[in-house]
Amino acid sequence: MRINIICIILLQCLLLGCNEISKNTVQVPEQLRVSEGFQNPLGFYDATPSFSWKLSQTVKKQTAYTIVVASNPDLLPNQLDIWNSGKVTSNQSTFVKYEGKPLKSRQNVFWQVQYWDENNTPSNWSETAQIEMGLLSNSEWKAKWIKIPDPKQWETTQYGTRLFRPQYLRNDFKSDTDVKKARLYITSKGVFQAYINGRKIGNDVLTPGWTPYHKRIETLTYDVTENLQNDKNTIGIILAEGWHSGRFGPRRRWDTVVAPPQVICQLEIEDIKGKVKTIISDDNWKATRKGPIRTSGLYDGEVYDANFEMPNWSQPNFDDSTWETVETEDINPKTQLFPKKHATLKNKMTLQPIELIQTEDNSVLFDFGQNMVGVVRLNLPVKKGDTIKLRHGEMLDSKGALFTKNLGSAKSIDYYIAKENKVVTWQPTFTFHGFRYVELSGFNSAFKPEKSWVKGLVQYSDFEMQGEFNSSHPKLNQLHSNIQWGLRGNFFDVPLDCPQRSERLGWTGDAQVFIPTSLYLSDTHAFWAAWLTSMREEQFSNGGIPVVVPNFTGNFAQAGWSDACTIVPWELYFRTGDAGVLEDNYTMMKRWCAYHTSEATNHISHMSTVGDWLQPYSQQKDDRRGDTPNTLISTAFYAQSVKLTMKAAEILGFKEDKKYYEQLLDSISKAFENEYFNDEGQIKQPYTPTQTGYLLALGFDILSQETTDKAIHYLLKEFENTDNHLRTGFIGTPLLAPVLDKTGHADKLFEILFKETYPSWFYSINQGATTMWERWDGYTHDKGFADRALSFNHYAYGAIGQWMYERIAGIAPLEAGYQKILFAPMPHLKLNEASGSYESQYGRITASWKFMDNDFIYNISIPPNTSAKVVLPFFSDTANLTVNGQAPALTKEKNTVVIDDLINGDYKIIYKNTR
Ligand code: RAM
Repeated sequence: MRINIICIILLQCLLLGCNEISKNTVQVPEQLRVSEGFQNPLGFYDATPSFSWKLSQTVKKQTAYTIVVASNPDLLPNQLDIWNSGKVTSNQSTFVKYEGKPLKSRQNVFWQVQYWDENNTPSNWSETAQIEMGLLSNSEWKAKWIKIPDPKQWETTQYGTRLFRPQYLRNDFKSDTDVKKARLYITSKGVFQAYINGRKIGNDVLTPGWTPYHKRIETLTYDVTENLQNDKNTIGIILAEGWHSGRFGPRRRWDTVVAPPQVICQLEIEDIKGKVKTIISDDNWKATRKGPIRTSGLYDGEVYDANFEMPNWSQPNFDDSTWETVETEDINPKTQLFPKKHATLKNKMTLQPIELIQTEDNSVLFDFGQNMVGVVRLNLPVKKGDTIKLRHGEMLDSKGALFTKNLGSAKSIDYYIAKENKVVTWQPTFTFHGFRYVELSGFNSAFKPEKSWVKGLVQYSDFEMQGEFNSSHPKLNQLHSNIQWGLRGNFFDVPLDCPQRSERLGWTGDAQVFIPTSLYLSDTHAFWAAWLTSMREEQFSNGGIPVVVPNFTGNFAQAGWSDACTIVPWELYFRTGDAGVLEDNYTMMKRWCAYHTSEATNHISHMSTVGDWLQPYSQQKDDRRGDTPNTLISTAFYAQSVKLTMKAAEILGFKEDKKYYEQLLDSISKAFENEYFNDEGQIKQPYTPTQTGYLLALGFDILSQETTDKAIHYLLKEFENTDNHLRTGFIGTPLLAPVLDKTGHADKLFEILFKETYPSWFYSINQGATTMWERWDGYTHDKGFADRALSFNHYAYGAIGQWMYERIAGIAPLEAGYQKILFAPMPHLKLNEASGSYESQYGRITASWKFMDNDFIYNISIPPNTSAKVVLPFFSDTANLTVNGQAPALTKEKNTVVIDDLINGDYKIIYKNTR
């Protein structure tokens, strides 16, 4: 009886309590992130971070928020010793600026957020998130750079290229206190892998990545608390040449002195009393070059000889008496050591071979079925003395052998030399390859090759692939997959043009055309922001921007390529809503515009450009350059850069600047129209009219309305002349979709996009492409390989992905960061259905449509704290439209019907009798 009464009371309390909660609170904010999307970062770089969170699906709008920051989680949310935003009336839930004192090196802070919904009901406090800072200035480093003293720097490999032989470095130390926490701060000029007491630290690949090393080298922070043991400990590091000391291109940089690899590290061990012991790289360290990794280069591959293995070399009690004492070097104050600004490279996926092909000469080929980037992990039986050789290639030749001609001077060969009979599991550490096929030879004839002998480890920077696209057309889906693989394969710490040949450089032109697509497919916000940091550092004193970043080509700028310095920041801002990107890059943008001005006479630019790169059927002597006049390209990009800088000035509130750029843009536009266009809207003599010439003028909105209306006619004519095939290269092709679309000729675009014949997107797919190719006809079933060394993994033409999301599925930002979303799908009879989804800062946006009988059905979902406008085609007077079963308020604009101001939720839009 008594128990029953207690139960009833408890139940009542519980119910009352629940009521209280449901009346007074909404669900807590989720997915707390700082700055460019970091989750609880360790070794963070940003001393004045911004805060973002997502609202619960049940909430429509945020009306206010409070952010609290403390030095200890126990102080939250009320005893705040770091920062309290107070209750701020605002709907801003992304990139809210921290306004406390700048965070310091090593500082550990904890934060929570609370918001109020549309009814002014508060949420509970979120879970606690945290930030731990890295070392923010060189003065925090007590350590020195170390390297093996080595008069003979180079090893010449068996194929004639010179490489630095990897160094093994070690240091013994004691830790005899109760450790509270231990952090390893580390970086290298070159690439490294660290170990403590025989255990590998972290699971990163090719750290620290690639920056303009003379200005800034990124540092990594690892939590190594669990790695330490009482008394004797050892830290070991393997160091290889990587980007810093490696070669670029066949000869580039070989003629100048290249500095050998060096490493620097600082291990800080804090005991439970708060006392800190620091182990640094210094002249106590020993080094050898006699370890098992004999040579390793990014282009050439790795040679691992197990006969050189040194068991337990990174553990205590190892006899290093034959090792040499390292040489030390002080940190150069001109080179900033700074925490890495985006995610490291990682093994992101594993591919199994789909086929094992026996070849005649005691080698086998494995086909991974997908052109990929990374390394192969071996798992096979070996006998003492076997030399396993792995050659990598993207294609097979007509005889079925591995095709490697397109690799240039990059060898891309890995070796494993066995010292005993066993089953070996091995993968190279300091190289990467672009390949679909791997040829394995040198295995022991006693064993029969099996598919399980190899796995493909797909490596790219550690971001997530979040975008999804699907349709009823298999080739369109294959195209989407090829675009995704183009991104996976080339977003390798910096945006590379290609991952396989002796190039692999951060080409700016390719990057600027692809950034919108990349942001649909993946959360590459931090990746791009970090690359922009390198770009700022590489800006020349005259304001010019190099064509590759980090710069290895020389001190020159080129229109269409260097303009990435205005286009990338603008797109990154517009698609994420992070105005901090514009703040960080505005000075670079301005200086670039001033450089453009200095390269112009009467507003016509004579800046050099490689032109509309790889335009098919070019008439030029160097037929990689397209037919579009250089100055037309340069002046068009001059206008575009000025326009984007003007828009940035407006967002940042620089009124005077905005006015200045507005006037400048007006002058450039008028000069452009006068110079290149006649009264009929046609590109005039002596300039060659090209598809790209019209696309630039119309895509960048340079012409007056009157001339625009006329010029479209000539653009369409250019396409008639080519039976709706592309005569556009890297610059023109990405403009095709936006121009045909906004001028009301999307029909034509569908025709071009769905072409099966050369040159077109589906043409390469018909030739077996599983990635984007550098040339549409890099390989054809009829003619085999094109003459020149070329890449079968070149993401630039994947820029069409943007339009697939924007206009086939129909998801686009109407306001920066998708605070207002535009759903404007373009249903086309070539497709029965299409769908897409995108992970925005506010939550997932999805859209899918299909034709069913005579009806068109469009399902969308809108995340909290955003609104949306839906624009659908006007099918006919008799077509009847409902939203979730109700007749919506709609307006008719031109050939469309518009439903505006939808708020978060799922909507089923049914449009009856559409055909
Ligand atoms: C090539 C690169 C790149 C292109 C430049 C102009 O070597 O592959 O894609 O942008 O040249």
